[in-house]
Amino acid sequence: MTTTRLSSTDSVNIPGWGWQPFLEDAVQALQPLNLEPYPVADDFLYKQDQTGSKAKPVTVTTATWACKTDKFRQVRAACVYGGAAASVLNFVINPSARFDLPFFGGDLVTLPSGHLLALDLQPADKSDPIHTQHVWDKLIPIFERWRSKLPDGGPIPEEAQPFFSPGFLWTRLPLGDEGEHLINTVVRPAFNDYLSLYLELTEAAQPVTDQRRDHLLAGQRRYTDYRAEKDPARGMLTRFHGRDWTEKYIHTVLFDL
Ligand code: DBV
Repeated sequence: MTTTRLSSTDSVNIPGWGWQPFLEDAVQALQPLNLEPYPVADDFLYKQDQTGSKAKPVTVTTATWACKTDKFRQVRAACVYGGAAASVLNFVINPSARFDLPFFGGDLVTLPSGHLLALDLQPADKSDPIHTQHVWDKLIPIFERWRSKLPDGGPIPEEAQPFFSPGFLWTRLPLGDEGEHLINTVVRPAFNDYLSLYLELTEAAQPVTDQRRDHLLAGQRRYTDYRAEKDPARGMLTRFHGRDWTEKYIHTVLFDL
């Protein structure tokens, strides 16, 4: 069991954490890219606390895996495990604004009420067809294939619309065998398909002009600010690790642009 992590690219190993295979798939897919560690303060590499009642304490762990590459400003995985209370992999690839690339986002969440699963390639500027069209043309067939095998996750807030693509795969599944089965046979291959398309787009991406970089960077900032402000994990992380730690984690690690 690894409880000490010295570098952000050291493997994450949280006993019992169900999303381990997804993170391992992602790290393996990234391997050809010459990964460098992304600086993450010790207190965020591996954090363990007790939550729950005095009579029934629950150990909660949050670990952060992260790296950077030539074309990715930051790749980071937030790995949260608190037994039956919560199990989460939130995985985001933040491209360099030098490239016309979307964000890769995966939110894989297990709570006592069930699983919430979100996958998307999210635009920095949804109103700009040069930024979106080449992505959507390839993403939508992949989306259609997997969406047909999953129940719809229901409405998402209107204000979030500018940040989603038309390939937003979003579902809620029940706990138990049926949900597990769909996670293994649909959600995991969908995650890998979205990621391999993303890496294919990345390989093809060519540097843009300074002016376009500034435009993309402004869009990336709007996206990142929105995600930090509305982070649906804020309540959970605050319960697990306290308010100061959580705000620092959100603003200096998870959404740090
Ligand atoms: N979500 C994050 C981070 C998390 C995280 C950094 C560290 O952005 C977890 C953990 N997401 C998380 C948790 C919940 C959700 C819900 C714990 C449940 C909150 C709760 O019910 O208490 C997709 N995630 C959600 C919801 C959506 C998304 C739409 C439901 C929100 C709600 O009900 O209010 N997150 C959203 C999204 C991406 C993403 C589109 C990118 C693909 O990462």
